[in-house]
Amino acid sequence: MFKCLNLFKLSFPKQLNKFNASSNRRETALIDRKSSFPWGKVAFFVTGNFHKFSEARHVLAEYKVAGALLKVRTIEIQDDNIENIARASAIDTVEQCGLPVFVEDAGLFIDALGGFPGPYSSYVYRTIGTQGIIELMDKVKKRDAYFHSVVAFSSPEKPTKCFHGKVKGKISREERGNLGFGFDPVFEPLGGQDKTFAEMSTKEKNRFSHRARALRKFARWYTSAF
Ligand code: ITT
Repeated sequence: MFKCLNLFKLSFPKQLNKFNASSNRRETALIDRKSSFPWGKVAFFVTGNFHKFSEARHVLAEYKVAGALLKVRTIEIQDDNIENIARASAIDTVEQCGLPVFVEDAGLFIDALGGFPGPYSSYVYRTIGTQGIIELMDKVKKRDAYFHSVVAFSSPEKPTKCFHGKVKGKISREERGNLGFGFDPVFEPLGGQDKTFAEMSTKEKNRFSHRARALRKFARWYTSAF
């Protein structure tokens, strides 16, 4: 199966240069944009969340890995442990597609709420949302929280491997910012100059985020293992 991945190790830049010589301005602009695409290894990210994909694509590009979005309906088991959830989805996708893939599962863990919503973050976001979190935290002084991400890589040939990333921070007193997704408007990462994730560009969020930290561990392993 991993031989298939070598299909993606194409030497496109040379071909694009030739093409460039006879191209008009629009084609040149297209090629310029393409030249920032890391032509090298590909890693298939199974997610229905385009924001997560976009963040991951930037991190993987730091390692010359092209992130490809794969939309597959996978099982999402109920479990208190997000590693078990990520692992089960990755294994299920490999069984369905026969491709090497990674999935990423994340959650927001609030100290004063005993780690809630944690593995139930998706449900809590859909039901009470960010405003509900602000209300639950009304009058709470100790506002420490963290995001935890687990990247699970699975393939038909290799045992599943998991990579963890965490970022500590605080729950803000009010929602701020309109970038990002999910609980970004209420989470201020430590060292982020009191900005919430929703007040940061993808590049800036990736300097701190749980997801970027887990993905960097994954990318280092992926580029050395294959
Ligand atoms: P998948 O298709 O990849 O499962 P998802 O949106 O369901 O995408 P997760 O299960 O990993 O994502 O995350 C559960 C919820 O936790 C998600 O819906 C968000 O509300 C929240 N969350 C996770 N990562 C976040 C982040 O970086 N910033 C803000 N909220 C986040």
